[in-house]
Amino acid sequence: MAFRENVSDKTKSYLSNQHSKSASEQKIMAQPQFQLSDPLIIAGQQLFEKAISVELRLGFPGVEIYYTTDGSTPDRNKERYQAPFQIDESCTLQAIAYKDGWLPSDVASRDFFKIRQRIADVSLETPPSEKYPGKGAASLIDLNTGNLDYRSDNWLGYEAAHLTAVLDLGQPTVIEGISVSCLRDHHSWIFSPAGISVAVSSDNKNFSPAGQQSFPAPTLIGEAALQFLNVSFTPQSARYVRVQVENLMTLPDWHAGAGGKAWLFVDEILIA
Ligand SMILES: [Ca+2]
Repeated sequence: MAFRENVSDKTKSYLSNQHSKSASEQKIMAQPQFQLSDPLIIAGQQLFEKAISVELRLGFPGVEIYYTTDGSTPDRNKERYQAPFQIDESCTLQAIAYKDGWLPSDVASRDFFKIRQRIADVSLETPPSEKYPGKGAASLIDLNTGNLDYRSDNWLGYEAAHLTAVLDLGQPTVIEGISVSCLRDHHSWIFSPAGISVAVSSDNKNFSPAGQQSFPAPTLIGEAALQFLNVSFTPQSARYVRVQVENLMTLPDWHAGAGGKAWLFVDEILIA
């Protein structure tokens, strides 16, 4: 489908503007414009170790796609897409499609992360719900991320329980933070973590606190979203990293299921 099934807000605005024009102007401009759909950003993984190939696509003749990777908004003055290309640093890729006689697409956007430190092993101190076990503890370090469908087997789901995992870096390594990739889907009772705490150890027995970050509880229902939440701390050497991702535990007062058990969904933990 090369155009939106529903007339977009931009098109509605364009059409409504026609009413204020003179009859002669309307003859010239009466042909309505439709908006191109967003270009597809196709890549094997969102997380990568060295580099990743990315393809941009919109199956519609005569479409031109422009993109940026520096955070700026793409337009016709930016890089024009010609063929699949490599990304070798963390970035936000943004792309927009143009075609004469059509309204440009909205900007499609996707984050890519270059992994600085591969995690050798992981164990869970708290098991996930039997309903949403993912592919076990290894799901947290396999560089595969889930999508907005919480039923996909990339997600580990915890019902009114915290996630506690111990990462093994394989050897003493200087680290200065972690990121946790999680899902927010309030309609499905899935909430962002209330907080994340990190402790480090050289022997997997004696852990000392490294960092903690709290996140304010939402006061309004939010759109479903994929989130990377960061905890930074003073650079320090560690081989083992214990990460506790704290569940909100109870659905807030404004939620349709107020007082019920909140869910926490996590698909990856990264070392910064
Ligand atoms: Ca994963």
